[in-house]
Amino acid sequence: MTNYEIYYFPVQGRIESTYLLLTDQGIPFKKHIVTSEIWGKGDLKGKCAFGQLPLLQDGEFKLNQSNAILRFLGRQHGLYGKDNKEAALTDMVNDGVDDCRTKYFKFIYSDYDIGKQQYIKDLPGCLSPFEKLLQKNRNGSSFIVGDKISFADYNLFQLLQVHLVLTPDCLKDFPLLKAYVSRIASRPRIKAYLDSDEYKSRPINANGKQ
Ligand code: GTB
Repeated sequence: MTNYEIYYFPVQGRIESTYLLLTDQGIPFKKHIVTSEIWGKGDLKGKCAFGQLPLLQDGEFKLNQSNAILRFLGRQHGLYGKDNKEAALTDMVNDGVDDCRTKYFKFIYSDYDIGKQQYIKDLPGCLSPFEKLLQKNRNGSSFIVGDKISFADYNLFQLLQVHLVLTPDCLKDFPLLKAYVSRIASRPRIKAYLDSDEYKSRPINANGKQ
């Protein structure tokens, strides 16, 4: 029996992939929305291993770092490949997603006004490895690794979603990724979540840029 509680700011930021995983898997969790006023008091910051959110709690167990949270949930709930090789490939994909996400955050928080054209120009270079990986795995008809959804799928899907908001035709040259996004978005619990006001009303990023 799990008793997950998640603390994060009122944005998608670094937590949305975890919300998607838990929602799609039907795993209950409690969301604690941390406003800047609450965060500013410092108590919660002091309880976080690196002074940052997200924080996942399960009873006495506390875990920070968004990717450690995804991997933990992957291990706990059978979302980490069928064997050690698939687990390693799942890690590889997730690290690739994180590299793109780091570039995305740098762009959103530091370069948005001066660097949008260049960022969009460079984006295919970020996305094409995922198209190739999909192609290699069952000709793109399945998940990013193996034949079962993994934590890396939720992270990749969310990365693609935010880029589709930034530049809606970003997948025009990536037919497998386009079909993959549609498949994941049409999973019943994900579809209901993406249609919800709760999801739609929460900004992607803290500075309002998207
Ligand atoms: N490597 C870590 C991870 O992946 O979990 C990085 C975590 C991180 O950068 N956390 C940021 C944070 O806690 C939030 S994500 N910042 C507060 C601090 O350092 O004191 C970006 C972010 C910033 C601010 C808001 N906000 O004000 O609503 C939301 C999201």
